[in-house]
Amino acid sequence: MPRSKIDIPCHVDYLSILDETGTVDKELEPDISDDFLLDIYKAMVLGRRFDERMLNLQRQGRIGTFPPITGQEAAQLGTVAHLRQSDWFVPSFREMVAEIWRGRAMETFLLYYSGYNEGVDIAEDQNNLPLSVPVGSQTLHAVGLAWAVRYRKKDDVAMTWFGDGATSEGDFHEAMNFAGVFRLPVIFVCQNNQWAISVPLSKQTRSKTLAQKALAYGFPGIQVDGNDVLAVYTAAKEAVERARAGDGPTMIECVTYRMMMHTTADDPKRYRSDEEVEGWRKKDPITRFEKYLIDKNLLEPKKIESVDQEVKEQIQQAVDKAEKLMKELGDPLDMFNHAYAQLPPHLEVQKAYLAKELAETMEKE
Ligand SMILES: Cc1ncc(C[n+]2csc(CCOP(=O)(O)OP(=O)(O)O)c2C)c(N)n1
Ligand SMILES: [Mg+2]
Repeated sequence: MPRSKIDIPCHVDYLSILDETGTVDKELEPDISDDFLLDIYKAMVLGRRFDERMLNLQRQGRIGTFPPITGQEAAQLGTVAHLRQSDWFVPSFREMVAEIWRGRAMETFLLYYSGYNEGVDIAEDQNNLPLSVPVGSQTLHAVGLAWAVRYRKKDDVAMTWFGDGATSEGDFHEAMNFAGVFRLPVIFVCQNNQWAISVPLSKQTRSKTLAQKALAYGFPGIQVDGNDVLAVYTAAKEAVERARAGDGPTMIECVTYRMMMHTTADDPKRYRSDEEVEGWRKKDPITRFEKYLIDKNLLEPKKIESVDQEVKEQIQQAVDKAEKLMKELGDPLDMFNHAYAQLPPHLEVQKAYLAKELAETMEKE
């Protein structure tokens, strides 16, 4: 037979449970306790309000640039919610609310984004990796950790997050291949937020989905409505159970949207339309989850207000702590002091500039 068809198992599920109006598909509704649903809700609101506050602080010049997460709360919390303490948490640079869920103190974000490396110190007992800026690199770290878990015969898993842009990186493909070959307990969470800075998804791939890339590496891929926390939660539950049982990796593509700028140094109005953004605003993950919780009698207007108040107080405490710590943590000019015996001329200029800025700020205070 000169030419025949090779039968390749080939399908990608798409999962949506809570539609854009917040109406739940009863058949698919996951069994989650009331308390846990409220924990997830509070974390989503905290993530949103923290983003807003950080943006204000950045615009006032009180912190440096940072990457906002607004719109991606469901994708992050629906996945991280399954990790136990001993599992490995391997973020990119846009998982702020997942990091908070994993126990990272909120003031540390303000420190880190003001240039204090102390902001990414990880406590000894936490299996969390610091954020990773080189796009896609963390997927390899997750696979290495999953390999170590297997070697030690434990049933922990490694979960890693990355964007649509990261799927064009070699690191991502190496990680996926290694994980597939060795059936490692790793969950690849792609937050497909449609943009990689100013590059749209259509320039990343000609594939119909990103999830289907998993099929080429011999393991399941699923695409979910990433603004539907119940769908994300359900897909992640299956993936984590599969990994713990020794049945290998899964890739979850969360279809979501980066509602704000790439980082505060970016102006998305230069490359995408207001209509596009408004279209996604209607799919807001918090609004629809709120509607679901109201229908379940777990939320009412007063409670919504009190959650909002509670998270705002938490955020204020973090801001106060961070501002105090920044004063205590030493001289910002130190950053020029440890890399060169003799500072190159361009850094001399920068050091003098910063010294002047700092002196002027001190005078104002
Ligand atoms: C290897 C590498 N190349 C380029 C950059 C600059 N860069 C930072 S974020 C980013 C886009 C990433 O897009 P995506 O993976 O979709 O994640 P998102 O920012 O949307 O969360 C780029 C190109 C980098 N940090 N690392
Ligand atoms: Mg992206």
